[in-house]
Amino acid sequence: MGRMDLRQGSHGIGLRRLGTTAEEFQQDLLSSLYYRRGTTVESASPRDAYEALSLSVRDRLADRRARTAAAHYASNPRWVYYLSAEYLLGAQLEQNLLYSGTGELAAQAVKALGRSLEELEDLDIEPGLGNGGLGRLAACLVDSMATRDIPAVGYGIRYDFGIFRQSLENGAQAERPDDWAFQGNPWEFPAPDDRQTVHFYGHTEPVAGSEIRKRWVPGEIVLGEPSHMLVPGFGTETVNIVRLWRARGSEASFDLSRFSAGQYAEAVQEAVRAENISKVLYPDDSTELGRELRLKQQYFLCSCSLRDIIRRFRLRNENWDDFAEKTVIQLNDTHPTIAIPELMRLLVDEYEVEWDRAWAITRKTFAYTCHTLLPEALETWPVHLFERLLPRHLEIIYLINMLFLREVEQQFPGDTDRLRRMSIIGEGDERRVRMAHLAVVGTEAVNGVAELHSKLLRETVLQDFAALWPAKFQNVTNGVSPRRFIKLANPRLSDLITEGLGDDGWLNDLERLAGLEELAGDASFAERWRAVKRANKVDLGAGDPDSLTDVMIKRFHEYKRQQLKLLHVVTMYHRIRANPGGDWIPRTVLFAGKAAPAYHAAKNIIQLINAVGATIAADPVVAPYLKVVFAENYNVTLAEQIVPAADLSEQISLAGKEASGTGNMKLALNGAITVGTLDGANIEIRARVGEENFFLFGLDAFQAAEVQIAGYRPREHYDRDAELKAAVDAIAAGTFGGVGREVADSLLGWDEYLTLADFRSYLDAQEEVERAWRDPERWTRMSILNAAHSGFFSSDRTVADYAARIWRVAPVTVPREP
Ligand code: KOT
Repeated sequence: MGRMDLRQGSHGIGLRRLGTTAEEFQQDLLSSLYYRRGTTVESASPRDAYEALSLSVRDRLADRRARTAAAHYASNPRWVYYLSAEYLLGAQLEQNLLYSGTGELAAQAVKALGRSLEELEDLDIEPGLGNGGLGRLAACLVDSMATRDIPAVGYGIRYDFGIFRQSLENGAQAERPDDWAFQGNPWEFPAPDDRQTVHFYGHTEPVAGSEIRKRWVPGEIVLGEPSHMLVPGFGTETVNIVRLWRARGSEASFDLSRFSAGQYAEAVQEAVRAENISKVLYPDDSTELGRELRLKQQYFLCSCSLRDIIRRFRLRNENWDDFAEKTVIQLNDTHPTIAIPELMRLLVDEYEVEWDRAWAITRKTFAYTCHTLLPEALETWPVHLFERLLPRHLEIIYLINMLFLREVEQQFPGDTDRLRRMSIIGEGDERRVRMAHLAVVGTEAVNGVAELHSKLLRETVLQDFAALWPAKFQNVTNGVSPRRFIKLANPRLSDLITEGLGDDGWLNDLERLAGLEELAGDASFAERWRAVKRANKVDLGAGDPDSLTDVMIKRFHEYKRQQLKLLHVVTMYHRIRANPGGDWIPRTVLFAGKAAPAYHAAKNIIQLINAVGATIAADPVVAPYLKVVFAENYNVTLAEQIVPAADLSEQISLAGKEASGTGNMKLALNGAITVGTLDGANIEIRARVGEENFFLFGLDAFQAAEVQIAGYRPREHYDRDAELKAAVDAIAAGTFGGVGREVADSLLGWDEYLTLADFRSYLDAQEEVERAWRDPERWTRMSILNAAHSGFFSSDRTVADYAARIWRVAPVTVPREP
């Protein structure tokens, strides 16, 4: 495309170019304050200053956004559409300062307002529109897609309330709503013109002259109103967007006659019902709730997004046969899987495309990423619910299933057991739609998120599908954004790395960290590396900066085994008490993470951790050596503070349960050493950093499965191991508080996650940790080598893998300013 100046427009009306000097930035900031916030320097609140600054920074990305849109339009490329019910984007200001290269200018300009950048960054919003790993992965992937110049849009839901805010009340988790945009969100562009209409309930009617097509007469109509946030690439011109839908009642949902009759609540009840769809994020991670509102959310997201995708397609294309050429839709787990029958419905019923052709297009368009192996996290929906809420989709699913089972029957004649296992409809007490089956059947590619996970998917939960379509199954190992999780989170380490490597090219070519290997033996570099870690610990302020900072930060779930860490803490406590004069290594054990509000066992573990922590803090013999800290309200911002300060990274899930993990990657990249099982991406981390730089313990996935098949007998471990027995007994006796009994009962009873089976091996690994820690040169070398060999875990590499093997998309270069 030509070097058109978009500011010039076609009417010759020139837009003022944004300046590049501190004075010009200051002018822009003042004008944002004056004209957009409607206030003055004299009366501006800190909030006004924050908003004005954010708008000025945003303006500097708007240019790039306009050029990106023009370049994409001109090249009519193949697009990636990422559909995700969750995005954990993290705070925006610091990232956008970095990505727009305006950090320096902004710092000088805010001084003129009598403010500091840090103070304004503290006011920044964090849209907590996700639960954990899956939502943060979506954010890292959109970052890397922009960085790799891939034309992409992320679609999601603009929940009014994000993930709840956690606090501790007497050591127990308490939840408060997260009204994240209560004071506005300067990063968001509303786009009401692109609103969509979404239907629910009702019934279907035949269409004259067609066997297949149906007319859906809805019982409820809801509007989806989009807004978007900018997603700039790093070191490139591309600025993509994440488009988030918010539900609104239509005009007809306000009942004026009731209002006039004084029935105020009734007058708005329909609108309230509509708006509830995007009211709140479901706060559970890795379990399925099966509530009607959740399915409504899913369909709302898919219906709005697909119509938007089709609208965009039709701007430049006419022929449906080109749709799958120009479009790939990546499903972030099964939450958006209803998009598959929805595309079929749109093509067949609304655009009158013939079924077989529509099905060929649909199958070629979608790809599915699975993020779990936990059976309880595999979504299924009761058929009767579907029938009521989405009657037409159920008919389409039945038809898809019938044709699919016919395909299976041809491959495996007479194998009725196989048909039953593979059917999209599960027959049990209650017939249910199996969303993972629908996702596999309706897509071109299916991937797991780490090598082990993808292998277990092929060999266990999706075995029959892998036998039918072996080529469909792939692995794409997760990754994390090095900009957010090294550069922004750990500026000291970033500076040291840049100095060590000679330039900052590693920020979007992370394998270059390998160049640190030769510095690992350089005593002065190692000394500085240690000093960075120490300074980060001082900043965090969780405990003595010279103590071993041992961190376990992730959602609370029994499979992740925070309870195993707790048994270790209790054992250390017992050991120190038994031998107060021992040569103990001071440790700060830092936990952070949320438990689903309805997940009783996980909340008990949180409470017990705090009770143990309080006991230790009150014990003058133990307190000098051991401190337990629980950091409240774990979110992306808090992760950015904790990760740089970590010495030891706890990745201790039962092997075969954690699909990948991404915290493990963030911590290794920041020089924490992992103590972990052979689970998820731990295996790949260990393979890269070297087994001598990783503290391995525990059963592998195969052994764990064997134990489960043979019958796990926790009592055997308890009876055999005096220290384990002492720890469990102390917990059970209520030494640390009442919930101990329940936790101990679970450990000794029905614990699916084999905690006691891995206890001794875990303690042995912790002894190896302490041996290494006593030798600071050795520890620092291990730390540097962890960072040096974790370059693979950049989400830029993840995106390159998706682009090459699943999406088959090419980058589109956005021209620089003319
Ligand atoms: C939630 C509900 C249903 C199915 C899956 C989930 C899920 C999985 N939520 N978060 N995850 C995590 O996703 C991360 C990114 O792939 C993984 O690293 C992590 O192991 C998953 O637990």
